[in-house]
Amino acid sequence: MRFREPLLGGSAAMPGASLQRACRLLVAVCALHLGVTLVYYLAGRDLSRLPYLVGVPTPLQAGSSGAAAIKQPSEELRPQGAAPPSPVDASSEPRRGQDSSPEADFRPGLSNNLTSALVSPITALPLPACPEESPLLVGPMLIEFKVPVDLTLLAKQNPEVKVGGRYAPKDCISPHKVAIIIPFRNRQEHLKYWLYYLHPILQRQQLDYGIYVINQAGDSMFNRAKLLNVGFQEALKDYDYNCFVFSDVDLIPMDDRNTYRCFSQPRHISVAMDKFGFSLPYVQFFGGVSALSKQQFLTINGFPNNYWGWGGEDDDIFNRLVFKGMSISRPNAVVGKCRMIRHSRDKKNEPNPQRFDRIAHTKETMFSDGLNTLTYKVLDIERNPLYTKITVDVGTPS
Ligand code: UDH
Ligand code: NGS
Repeated sequence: MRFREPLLGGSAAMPGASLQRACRLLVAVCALHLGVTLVYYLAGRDLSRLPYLVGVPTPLQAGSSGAAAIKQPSEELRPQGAAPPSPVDASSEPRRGQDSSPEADFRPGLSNNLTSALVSPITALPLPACPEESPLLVGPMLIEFKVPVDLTLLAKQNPEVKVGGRYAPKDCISPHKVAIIIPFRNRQEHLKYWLYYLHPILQRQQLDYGIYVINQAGDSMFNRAKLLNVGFQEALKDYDYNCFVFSDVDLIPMDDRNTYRCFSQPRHISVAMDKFGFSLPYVQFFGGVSALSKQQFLTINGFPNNYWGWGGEDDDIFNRLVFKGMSISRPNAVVGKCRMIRHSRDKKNEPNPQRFDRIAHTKETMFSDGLNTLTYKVLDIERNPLYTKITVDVGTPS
C-alpha cells in the first residue's frame, strides 16, 4: 500500500520518496515567496528602493546616461553657438551622487526629513545627499524669446514638477530648500518664458524648490520689495524653506552653473546682464536676481516696504546687508550671464523721486521698516501646475 507510507521522514529508497521531495520543494518555494514578500513589504511598498537594500544599482544610479554625457567641467564652456540642450530634456531623471558638504547652515537636518522619519527601520537608510555640484548641468545655453510658450504643453514637458511649481530630486536629498519669489503684475508673457527656461534649469541644479509669483492687486504704484517680503512670509507657510531667491520675471540665466541657491554670504545672481553689456552696472548693484538664506533675510529685517515705484529698493537691500557686516557673493561674469526680456516701462512703476533720500537713510530705517512692519492682505492663492500665484493687496503709498 505504497500510498499509505508516511509522507515525512522516510528514506529515499522508501515508497513515497518522490512525494516527499515534491513537498520539500513546495515548502522551500513557499519560504522563498514569504521572504521576498517580507522584503518588499518592509521596503515600504516602494519598489524603486529595493535595489538600495540589496545593493543592486538601478539605471539611474549607473552614472552614464543621457544628461551626464553632456556634462561639462565646472568653469569650462562649450563653444558659443553650440547647440543648447532642449529645455524639455531637463526633465530627465536626476541621478544619485556622492555625499556633499555645502555650507553648514544649508545642510538638511536628516532627522527632520520625512523620508527617514516614516519608513520602517530596515529602510531607515536615507537617500544620499545630492552632490555639491549637480552632475546634470550643461553650462551655457541659448536663450531667446521668439516662440510663444504654451503652459499646458510645458507642464507635460515637466512631469516631475508638482502642483504649485514644487519639485525635489527623486534620488537624492537636496540641502537647498529654495523658494523662488517673483514680484509680479501684468507680465504673463514674461512669466511663461521664465517658467519655460527656469523649470528645467532648476531641476538640473537638483534643488528642492517652489515657485511663488506674488501678484500685486489693483493699479496703485508698484512695490517690488514689499511683494518680495510677502513672498518670503507666504512661502514659509508652505514649507520649511531655508533659502529665498528673489527674481524679476524678465531675467533668464544663460548658464545653468549659476545655481539658484544660497551661500554663506548673500548671493547676487544676475551679475552679467545683456542690457549692461554682460557686466555689472556698478559694484554695489544687487538688483535683478539675488538669493538670501532665511537667516540672512531675517538678520536684515527683510526688505523695505516703503519704496513705491521704480528704483532704489535693491540699493537699500544692499545697504542693509553691508550694515549687518555681510558681503556679496557672486558668480563670475561668464557663468553669471543672463538675458532680460526687453520691455517698455510699466504703468504705475515710474521712477520713485524719493529713492535717493531713502537709500541715504537705510541705517536709521532698516529696523523700523521691514519684515517687522509688514502688512498686507492675501486676496487669492492659485496653485497652478507650474507655479503658485498669490494675489495680494499691499496698500498704497502713505
Ligand atoms: N514688475 C511687474 N509688473 C510691473 C512692474 C514690475 O511684474 O508692472 C516686476 C517684474 O518682475 C519686473 C520687476 O518687477 O521684472 C522689476 O521691474 P522692471 O522690470 O520695471 O524694472 P527694470 O529695472 O526695468 O527691469 C525698468 C524699466 C525699463 C524701461 C526701459 C525702457 N526702454
Ligand atoms: C540704479 C537704481 C537701481 C536699479 C539699477 C539698474 O540706478 O534701483 O539702477 O536699473 N538705483 C537708483 O535709482 C537709486 S535698471 O537699468 O536695471 O532698470 O536696479
